[in-house]
Amino acid sequence: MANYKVANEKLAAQGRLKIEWAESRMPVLMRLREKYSKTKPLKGQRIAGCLHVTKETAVLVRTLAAAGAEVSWSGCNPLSTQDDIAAALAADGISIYAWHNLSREEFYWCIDRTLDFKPTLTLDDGADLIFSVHNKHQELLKYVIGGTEETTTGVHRLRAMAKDGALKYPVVAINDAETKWDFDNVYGTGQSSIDGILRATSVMLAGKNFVIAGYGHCGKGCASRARGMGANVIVTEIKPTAALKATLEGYRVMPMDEAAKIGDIFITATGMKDVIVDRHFRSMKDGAIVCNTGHYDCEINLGDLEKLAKNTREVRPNNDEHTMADGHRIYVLGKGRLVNLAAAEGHPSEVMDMSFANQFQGMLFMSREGKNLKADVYTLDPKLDQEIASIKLEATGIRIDKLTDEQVRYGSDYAHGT
Ligand code: 3DD
Repeated sequence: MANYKVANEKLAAQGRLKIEWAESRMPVLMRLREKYSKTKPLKGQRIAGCLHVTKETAVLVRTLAAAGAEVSWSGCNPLSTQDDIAAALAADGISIYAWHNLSREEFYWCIDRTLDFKPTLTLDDGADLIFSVHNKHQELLKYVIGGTEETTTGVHRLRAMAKDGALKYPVVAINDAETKWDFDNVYGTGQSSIDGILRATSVMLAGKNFVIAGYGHCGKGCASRARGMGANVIVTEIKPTAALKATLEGYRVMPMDEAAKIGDIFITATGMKDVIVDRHFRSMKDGAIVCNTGHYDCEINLGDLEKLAKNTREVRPNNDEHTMADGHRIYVLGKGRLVNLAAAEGHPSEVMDMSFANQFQGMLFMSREGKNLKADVYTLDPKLDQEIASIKLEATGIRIDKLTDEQVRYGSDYAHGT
C-alpha cells in the first residue's frame, strides 16, 4: 500500500464520483490514456507532482499512472486541495500528501514527502517543488531528468532562474502552449473566479462596480465573464498596451487609488505584490468584497488590512469580515489566496482537459529528451496545439474546413501579388 497522508480516507467514494464526472468531460486526456496505457512509455519514471488536488488533476494523475509512471503528489496551494479527491487518489494507491488548509510547515512537509522516492521527473504549478529540489534537496538533482511548469508565475520564476544560471535541469513551460494559456487562463480563470466569488458571497454581480487589477489573459477572462453577468467592469493596469486593450474593449480604466473609492468587488490578477494596500482599504466603500486569482497570496496586502481592522470574523466559508475603526466592513475571500480554487473547484474539466493534455505531453517529451537537453526552459511543439484542439473539436462534434491542395500551394507561393 502506497504511503500517503490525507484528511479523511472515508471521503474516497465521494471523490471517485467527482473524478468520474471529470473523466466524462476530458476527452483529450482520456484519449491519451487509452493510447498510452497499452505502450506504457512512462514505465520506470518516478513523477513527483505539486499541483492543486482537484477532480481534474486526479484525471491527469490516473493518466500518468496508466502510462506506466510511479506517481507521488502534493497540492500546490494550502487552500486548494479537495479532501475527497485526495482520499480517492490514496485509495487508488497513489502516494498523495495533501489536505485542505495546510500550514506553511505542512505545505513544505508534503512536498518533501513526494521527494522520498527520488523522482526522475517533476511536475509543478508555481515552481515550489522544483525550487525545493534546487534549494533543499540538491542531492536529488542527479536523479531528475526534467520537469514541467503549469502556470504563468512559475514559468516567470524558472526563466529568472535559468537567466541566473541557477536552473539545474530542463523544464517545459506548459503555460506557453496556446491550448493552455489561451483557454485555461482566459476562459477557465474567468469562469472559476466568478464561481469562487459567488460561492463565498452569493452577491448579485449585475450592476456592481467590478474592479479587476491586471488585464492579462486571466484578467481579460474575468472581465468578459463579469460583464456577461451585468457587472460594470473597471480595469487597473501598469502596462500601457494592456490598458489600451481594456479601453478598446469598452471597460473603464483608472488607477487603483480611484477604483478603490467606487469598487464593490475587487479581484487581483497581476502576479505582482501589494496591488491592494493600506490606502486602498481606507478608501473602500462599506461592504467591499476583495479577492485574488493570482497564484500567490501577495497581491492583497493582508498585513495592512489586519493593522487597520478592529475586528475580524468568518461570516461564511472562505469569507472573512474585517471591520475598520469607522465601522466600514471589508470582506476578504479565501484569505487572499486564489479564489477560484480556495472557494470553488477551480476551472471546469473541459478546459483543464487541454492544459493537462499538454502536461501529459510534457512528461512524455521530458522522459524521452530530458537527458539530452541543457538546463533551460522549453516549449512544446506548436503542432501539439492543433492536435489537442482537433481532438477537442471532434469530441464536441464540431467540424471545420480543410485547405485544398491549390490553397496549400497558394499559402507558400510568394510570386503572385495584386
Ligand atoms: N487550476 C485552475 N483550475 C484547476 C483545476 N480544476 N485543477 C487543477 C489546476 C487548476 C490552475 C490552473 O489555472 C493552472 O493552469 C494555473 O495555475 O495556471
